[in-house]
Amino acid sequence: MDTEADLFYRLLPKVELHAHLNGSVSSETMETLIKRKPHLNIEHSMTAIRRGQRRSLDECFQVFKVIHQLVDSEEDILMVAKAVIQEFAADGVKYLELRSTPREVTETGLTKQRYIETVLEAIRQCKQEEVDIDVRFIVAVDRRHGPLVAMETVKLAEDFLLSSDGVVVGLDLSGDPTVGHGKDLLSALEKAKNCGLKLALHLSEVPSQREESELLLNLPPDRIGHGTFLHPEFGGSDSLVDKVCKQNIPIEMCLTSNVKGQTVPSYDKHHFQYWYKRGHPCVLCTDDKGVFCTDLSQEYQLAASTFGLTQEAVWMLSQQAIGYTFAPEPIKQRLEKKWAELKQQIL
Ligand code: 6MZ
Repeated sequence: MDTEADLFYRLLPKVELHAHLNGSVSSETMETLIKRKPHLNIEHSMTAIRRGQRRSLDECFQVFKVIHQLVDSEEDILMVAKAVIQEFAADGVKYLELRSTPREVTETGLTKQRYIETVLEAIRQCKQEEVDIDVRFIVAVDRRHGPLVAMETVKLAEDFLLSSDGVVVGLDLSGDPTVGHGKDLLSALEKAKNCGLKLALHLSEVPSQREESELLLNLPPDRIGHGTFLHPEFGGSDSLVDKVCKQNIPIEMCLTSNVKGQTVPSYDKHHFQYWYKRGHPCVLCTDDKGVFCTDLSQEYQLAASTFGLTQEAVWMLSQQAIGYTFAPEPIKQRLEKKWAELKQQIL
């Protein structure tokens, strides 16, 4: 049973801004997918990193390859996206920006266009079923696929920005950070920015990305994913920190993901501490709640217990995240109102 403290984090209204769709698939949904495709011989242990386990970042990216084999048709995507949205809602997330890399799969007839349309259909169905959560979509570029695919993806995202009634809000840059260089993707990212897509870029997730981060921060991005190695104590530089601070770019922080993926040695060494102490905009996120076996309530609770945050400070952290969303102003105001109402009941 939940303790009183657990309950506070569950009831706390939350904003999730960094969640990769296929990394967010729960073990229950994974069970269904594995049963649907017995010929693949995939076991549960290949799709999730359990409590106390660690993997190298490289091994994490192998996990995504396995999940992609299991999620390869419109039917799969619809099921997975609906389940992920419902799970976030059940965890007290009131606003979610889901991100995913559109894929094409010849065998199942899946196209990138249909991939995005199917995620949008899942969002529409959840809304129709009155799931208590506002969901937006960020189209992801996998850096592994190079500049041509990146440009194609930006064009697709641009079309949806115009036609999705405000559901598609931005572009993400993600994928294995040890592959490729951001300079090759710069023109695609500039194009995205110029057409009005907000940019949420993974930056300095590994130490070797210093030069790339210098370059990408000139765009500038609207939000930073991870930013683990931006600051000098972690092998970054004062110049990187200056750029992030001067432009006041919010950083999406994913504690469990970074600890389990071993880019951060332990929770108490997480860079959240560095930025939070400076009063810099930080937002706690899950990254891949399925793969890393976590949820957003747990991430808030871990941050609070590790860094000694009061419930009032935790509340502020979740409320300030509203300001870092890519939602239009009226939606932000609606969320602020919801937080104010719930504060009376919860805090
Ligand atoms: C970088 C990550 C990631 O797009 O198929 N992804 N990229 N760093 C991370 N830290 C652990 N976690 C997930 O979701 C899976 C994809 O999201 C990106 C990778 O490109 C991965 O293949 P989608 O829904």
